[in-house]
Amino acid sequence: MAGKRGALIVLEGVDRAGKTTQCKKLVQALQQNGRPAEMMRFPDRSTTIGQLISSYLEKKSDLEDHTVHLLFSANRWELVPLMKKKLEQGINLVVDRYAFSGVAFTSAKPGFCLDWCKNPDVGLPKPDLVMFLKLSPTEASLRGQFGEERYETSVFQRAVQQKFEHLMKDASVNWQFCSLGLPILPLTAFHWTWTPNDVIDASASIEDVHEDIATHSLNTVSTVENQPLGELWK
Ligand code: NYM
Repeated sequence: MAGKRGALIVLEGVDRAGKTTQCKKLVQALQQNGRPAEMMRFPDRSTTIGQLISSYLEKKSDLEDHTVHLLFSANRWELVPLMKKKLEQGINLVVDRYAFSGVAFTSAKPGFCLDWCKNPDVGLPKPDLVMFLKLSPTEASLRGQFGEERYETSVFQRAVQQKFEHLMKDASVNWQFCSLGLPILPLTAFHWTWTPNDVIDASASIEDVHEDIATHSLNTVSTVENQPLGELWK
């Protein structure tokens, strides 16, 4: 590798957990620390595939469940060349949702198993850090605009959260273990069983959550800059 590469940092969580706000603040914090950073989000609604997805989410069109799952995945794959280019240029990417949302949302529907849902995303650029923002579905439903798009019901979000919990047990993914106010330790240092306290608590203040996320991210950026990018679920 010619120079230092950027880190691929993903924020995940149920709807309305504050991921977008935190992604924006993280990009600013990285830049202020002299680390080039850009934000991306999935779905990226600006592409042709993204427009199909957007119309589905806004309930303007219906799509068969397998079909829309594959479209969400295709929407990630179509951005992979750009992501790799930016990472190689040393730009850190802060990504609002990734394959974990893809798997959690589809597998929360009846008749879908986790393995089928993961398959289309196997081999995507592997995030160097995935942080999950925890928020109870009840609290999420009290936040703005809940209920306007497809999937935005407390019952469905509860099912999605359970699927995320399952995905977080996968030690091959760089989920970060942290609690506000406690020292930061890599998840791999533990034989870890997920409990609701082991993730970033999105009901804490925006600034506290930000501090936590920024600390994890800056550590990751320094750690991975000379390491090759991995492949997800491979
Ligand atoms: N979603 C998002 C999926 O169902 N599959 C995916 O692969 C991804 C990335 O789309 N309810 C769902 C989660 C959200 C919605 O909302 C996107 P937003 O506000 O654009 O993050």
